[in-house]
Amino acid sequence: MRYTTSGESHGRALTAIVTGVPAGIALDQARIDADLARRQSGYGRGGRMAIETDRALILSGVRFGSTIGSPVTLTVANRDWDNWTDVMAVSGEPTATARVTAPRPGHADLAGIQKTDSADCRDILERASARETAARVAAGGVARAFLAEVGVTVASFVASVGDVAMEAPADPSAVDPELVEASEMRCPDAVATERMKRAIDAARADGESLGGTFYVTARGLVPGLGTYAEASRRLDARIAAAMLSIPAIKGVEIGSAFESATLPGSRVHDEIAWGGPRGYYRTTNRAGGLEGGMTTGEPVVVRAAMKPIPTLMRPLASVDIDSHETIDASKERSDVCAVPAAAVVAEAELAFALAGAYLEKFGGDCVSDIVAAVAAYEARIAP
Ligand code: EPS
Repeated sequence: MRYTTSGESHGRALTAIVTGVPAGIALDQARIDADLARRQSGYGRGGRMAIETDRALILSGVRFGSTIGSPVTLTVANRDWDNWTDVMAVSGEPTATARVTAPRPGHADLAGIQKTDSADCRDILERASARETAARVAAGGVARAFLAEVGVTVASFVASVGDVAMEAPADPSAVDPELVEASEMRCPDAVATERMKRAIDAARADGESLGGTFYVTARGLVPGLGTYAEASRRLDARIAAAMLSIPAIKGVEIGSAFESATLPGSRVHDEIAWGGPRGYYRTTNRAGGLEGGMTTGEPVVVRAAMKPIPTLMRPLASVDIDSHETIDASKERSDVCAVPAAAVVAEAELAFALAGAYLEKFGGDCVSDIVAAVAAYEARIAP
């Protein structure tokens, strides 16, 4: 199962096409819209989120609430398009004042105009904008719905913003989603939430932006998804690549990777035990549910680091692309902090990585065959 998206931040709409979708997935449009609303949420978002109310319109691939085995097309309208019809016109001539000529450090602007021979950073920033991730979350709804059919759930929460961090939970996959969604920071720790909000207030007052870290986890997985045998199909590699495909994500950790690098092997590896309906299980999960490029059957635990958003109201130095003189980087409406939103996008990315691994192992035509194949596999490995 794969997706592609199209659309500019201030164009008419975003589109996602999901291919490789098995027939028979129960798809609840309200659930997709709820995920889109979660992506819009979070203390620290900018004025744009007050304009948009993201909804997914399903254009193909679904009848009477179920996928039919054809590509699923979804669109999310940009309400803000009405304010940008001149700047983002499909035909006609641009006005001279519409150009963005001061590339922002940290954004795609400069390398983007260099590689595309553009004289307007807007050509780049419109697509590099994290607005595109609304389409990913819509598409991710298909992957999540598939995973629900095989008993897998995906969740996320924010663990830090700037230098404010909650105490790391012993099992990030067991964090209560209600606590997460009740927090304006999507952080299950109420005290840390308030401290994060205050840090965002201070950053906003200073013309600054803030990054942070989040966890994204999955439960209910069978062992043996992915493979040790081919580099490109190692599931940990695919998950890391999926996380790094999210704008502003600069680091990924699986399990307690960085702490594990400081410890001897006997204090790192998860001991193997046998018992109950699961057959084999691990007494700990420092591997984050992945060993040898495969799932172990324990929850998948991923942590990612997001850099601060590059658009700064107190801009850094840049160079004008016409005169080559030093000027302030461009600034336009943006978010102070979007870590809660990025965590929701990461759920969609993890869902696609896991759905792809299930379909590679268990086939891809219809849910009933896949569910039967999963059941047969589970019966074989835990007799
Ligand atoms: C975003 C929409 C954008 C920004 C943000 C994410 O809206 P606008 O550019 O109209 O204010 O809020 O974009 C960026 C962080 C970025 O770097 O471009 C969204 O829908 O998530």
